[in-house]
Amino acid sequence: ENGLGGSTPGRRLLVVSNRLPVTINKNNDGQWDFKMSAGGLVSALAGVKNEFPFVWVGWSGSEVPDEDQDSLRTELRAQHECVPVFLSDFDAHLYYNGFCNDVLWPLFHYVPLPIVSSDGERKFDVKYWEAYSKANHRFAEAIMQVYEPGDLIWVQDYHLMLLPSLLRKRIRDVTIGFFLHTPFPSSEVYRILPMRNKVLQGVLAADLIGFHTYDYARHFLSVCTRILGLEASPKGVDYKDHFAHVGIFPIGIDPTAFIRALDLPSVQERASELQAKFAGKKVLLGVDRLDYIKGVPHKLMAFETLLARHPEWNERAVLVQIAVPSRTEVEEYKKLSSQTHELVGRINGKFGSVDYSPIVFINQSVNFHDLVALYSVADVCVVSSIRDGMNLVSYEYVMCQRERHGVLVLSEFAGSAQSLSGALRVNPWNIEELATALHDALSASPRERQLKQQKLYRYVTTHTAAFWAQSFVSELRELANLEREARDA
Ligand code: ADQ
Repeated sequence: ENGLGGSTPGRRLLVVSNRLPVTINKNNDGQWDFKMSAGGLVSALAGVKNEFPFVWVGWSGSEVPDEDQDSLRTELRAQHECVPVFLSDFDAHLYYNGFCNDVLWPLFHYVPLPIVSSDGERKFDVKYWEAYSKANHRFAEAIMQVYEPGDLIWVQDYHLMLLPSLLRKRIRDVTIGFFLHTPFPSSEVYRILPMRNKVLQGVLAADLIGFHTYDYARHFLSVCTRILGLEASPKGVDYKDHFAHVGIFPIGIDPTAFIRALDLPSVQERASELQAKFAGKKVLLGVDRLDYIKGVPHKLMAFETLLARHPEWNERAVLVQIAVPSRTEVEEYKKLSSQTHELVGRINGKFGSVDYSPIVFINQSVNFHDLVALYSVADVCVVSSIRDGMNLVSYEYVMCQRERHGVLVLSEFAGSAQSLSGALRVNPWNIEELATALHDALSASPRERQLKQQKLYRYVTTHTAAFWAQSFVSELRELANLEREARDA
């Protein structure tokens, strides 16, 4: 018994996330083109799909005219088992850029941004909240169109925290799982949120609520006690006539995708090219979305301190920082982008020469094979997040260092720091300490590197994304079975 699939005929999994895993475009002939994306969640669920049919529900990503919606819905369903949620661009902006990414995201990462932004917009303005609520209602309606009794529903992330309660109101016996990919903050930070009760009550209608780490679960439980006055045990929370189970499910990556890529001649060729390019130098690597939670300025300043304090690394160490532009419509991200460019310019100006740029800054996405080649040649990978739900870059680097035994410098504020005990743990706010860690990582002995790498590798290859998805879904299914037995008794 693998814990999935099972006895109830017709039982499916409805996966609900903000975006569908497919990019939708209308071509010149007026036909729809779909491009499936190979995101983390897609590969995590691949294993589940073999044993458990599923339907994916998510926002289409851009406005679709009313007259096109029916045909798009039909084709997406037929070709990809995807069910689109349609939002106007206006609503989507307030919901996604506004409430999701400018209210919940900063707060959940312990960054309470100023109440008024520089364009005079108020942070918790009710229009953002109304758009969030409206979007969650749209999701509920789309799910109702496809729901069949016996289906399990798995809601993903902070975009959809009201959805469990909206579904529970419509279908009393429904089984709902909710997983939060971000941290859940301490109650002293969470209580800032003006609509803190409604958001909590939204999630508490789920049967199973999952977090990456023990700390996030603990914060959630204490918020339920302190803010809603509910009784909570480590197992979960009693809410109305229903028990919301709380569980810890640390996500991982798909190791085979990396193993396969590392074996490709084209990737190996690319790695040799990079090695030749950086011959005689140590390579430190950063791979981040350009988000203020990733601590990119902290990393740059620590590298600057390293070059100042340890001049022996001048001309002998390079920091390759990949920074994918992200959420560029949100003001805070624009600020970060210009700040980061300025820092890179300053450091390169100060320590560079005609032949040497200490920082190679790549402000765009790189393709998967180039990324793997880079991971494989880097002597050190630096993750300096000031908060991060998990951080999969740290896992990906480990996977690509089987032979080289590179050192992972990892912020203690990333969820992955709880499990990756072979990393050099740092507080990214302590720039001197981070600079020292970079120096230690660059100077580590082969034996030390090998021991650390073995530990890391073992963890990353066993705690995979597929394992995460299967654990969550099988626990959800068990809860559904227990409930059904209780009802039938
Ligand atoms: P993210 O904040 O996006 O995810 P992370 O977990 O590090 O952070 O995943 C990033 C992914 O994007 C990685 O697979 C990485 O390879 C890829 N990526 C990053 N930069 C890239 C680039 N320049 N080019 C190509 N690919 C790039 C959120 C939470 C995390 C949590 C995950 C999963 O913020 O904390 O780990 O969800 O739950």
